[in-house]
This record gives sequence, structure tokens and C-alpha cells, in this order.
Amino acid sequence: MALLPILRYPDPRLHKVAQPVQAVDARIRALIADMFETMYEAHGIGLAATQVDVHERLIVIDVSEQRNEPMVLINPEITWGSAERLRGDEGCLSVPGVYDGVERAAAVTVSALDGEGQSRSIPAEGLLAVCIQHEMDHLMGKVFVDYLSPLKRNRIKSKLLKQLREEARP
Ligand code: K1U
Ligand code: ZN
Repeated sequence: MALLPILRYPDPRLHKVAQPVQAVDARIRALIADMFETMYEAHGIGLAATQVDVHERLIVIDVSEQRNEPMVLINPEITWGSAERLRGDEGCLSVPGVYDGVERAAAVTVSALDGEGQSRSIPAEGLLAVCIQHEMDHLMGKVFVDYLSPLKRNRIKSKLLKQLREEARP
């Protein structure tokens, strides 16, 4: 297993649209293992393949307190979303240190293949529903800061670019 580098906003590769996974083979299983290791090490509750510069429709999630309920979504599609919408603060491993409010469907049903290539339909609410929608946005090249005002987004962009420049200084 290996830790993968996570792309950081405003890296333009975060805006690429992911393509369907063609086969759940050894390459994908190794990627899933590496993505879980990377997500747990970063203390995240989700990670999309886009964030590790792999532009295929694959997500890993674990919203459990004990960090022992891993969930793999391959080629996910939302088949139902509630009319009820809720606004809550979100964070992102690709946008470190930034938290802001985003409005999402309160509940969704997602169909996807699991890590064994089996078809599943998963009803989700609460944090899991939010996380699924956030990660599926990544697969469409969308980062949660894209929901914020241009003013806020530009401030975040400048702050993160400054951080990257400082980290690159010898
Ligand atoms: O996509 C990612 O970078 C993972 C992201 C998922 C997410 C968090 C909160 C709301 C929606 C989606 C994170 O895991 S950020 C990590 C974090 O700060 C966090 C962890 C648990 C609950 C809330 C935030
Ligand atoms: Zn994210």
C-alpha cells in the first residue's frame, strides 16, 4: 500500500471530469487500498480518485466514529434526492483549513459497484449523504468552494497559493 499525494486547490486537475471505471481489476483494487490509506492518514471521511489525480469514477468513504466502516463507490449515480435541502459546513482535504456552508439534498440514494464489482443501491442521510454528494462533485470536476461567492473563492485561492509559495521556499 502507498500514501498518495492529494491535489490542492486551485490545481486545475481538480476540475477534470472523471471517466467510468471499465473493470474492477487488480489495478483498481490496489488504487482502492491506497486511497483508503491516504484518506485515513489525512483524517478525512471521504476521498475521490480525482483528488489523487486519477480521473476515474471511484470514491472511498468512512463516516463511522470508529473508522471501521469503509465504503467503496465505483461508477456512482444518484438515483434519488430528497426535496428537503440542508445547509452545513463542509471541509475538503484538497482545500486545507477552509470550512464553509453548502446546501445539499438532505437524503439521497446512490447506485454503484462496490469493491468486489457487485451492484449496490445505498440509501444515505446525514453526514453520509453530504459526503457522497461532495465526493461525487469531485468526480464532475467540482470543488465545494465553487458554491461560494466569487469574492470568498478568490480570497481562498489567494490564501492557498500563498501557502504553496511559502512551502516551496528553501
Ligand atoms: O473530499 C474530501 O476532501 C474529504 C472531505 C469530505 C467531507 C467533509 C465534510 C463535509 C463533506 C465532505 C473531508 O473528509 S474533510 C475532513 C474534515 O475536516 C471533516 C471530517 C469529518 C467531518 C467533517 C469534516
Ligand atoms: Zn473534497
